[in-house]
Amino acid sequence: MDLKVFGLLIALCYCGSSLAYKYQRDCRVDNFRVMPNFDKYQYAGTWYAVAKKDPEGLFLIDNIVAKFYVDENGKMTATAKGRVVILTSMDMCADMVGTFQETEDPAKMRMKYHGVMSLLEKGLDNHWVVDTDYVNYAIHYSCRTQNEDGTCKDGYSFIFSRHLEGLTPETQRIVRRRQEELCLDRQYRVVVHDGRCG
Ligand code: DAO
Repeated sequence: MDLKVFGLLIALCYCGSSLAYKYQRDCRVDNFRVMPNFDKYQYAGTWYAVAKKDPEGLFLIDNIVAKFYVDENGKMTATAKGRVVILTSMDMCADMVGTFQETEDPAKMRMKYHGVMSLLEKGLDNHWVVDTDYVNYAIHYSCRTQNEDGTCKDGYSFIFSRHLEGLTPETQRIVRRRQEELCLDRQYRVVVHDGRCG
């Protein structure tokens, strides 16, 4: 067979299988796979948000740094900093605090959060760890409300890196694949770190 025809066939097969994947994937929140055997002790420490899919009524804008702690009783808590705009035009750095409730799946936690200042957001969200290698990247996911068919209506997701410089090309490939599985491909924006909340 002519080499060019062979190349074309390979390309067509590749496009066909990736399109099939796209249209067959399951976007129901309850069917998303999360990190198997999630280990909160390894997850603890500092994570820099390098990308974010915003929820309706965006809150944390950029310079987002989250620190997770596990105390001697195994209870996980977190603090997070990030730039926010409140009262339509007040630009400030928010200090947030979160406490976590465990569920039967260790990777699917419930996070109760509030701001150190009372006019900051407060709430109770899912905090799912979809994937992590603990030392480079973590993919967080939270769906706040679902559509009738079980897909997510309003949610947010952080891509965390252990390093302020961001992710390596290899981890970026893993993350892109997982973003597709969450049906959130091309919905993330880069989270800038310019030292404003340092
Ligand atoms: O930024 O738009 C948004 C929604 C995020 C709200 C949650 C912030 C609370 C963070 C505290 C715990 C650290 C992950």
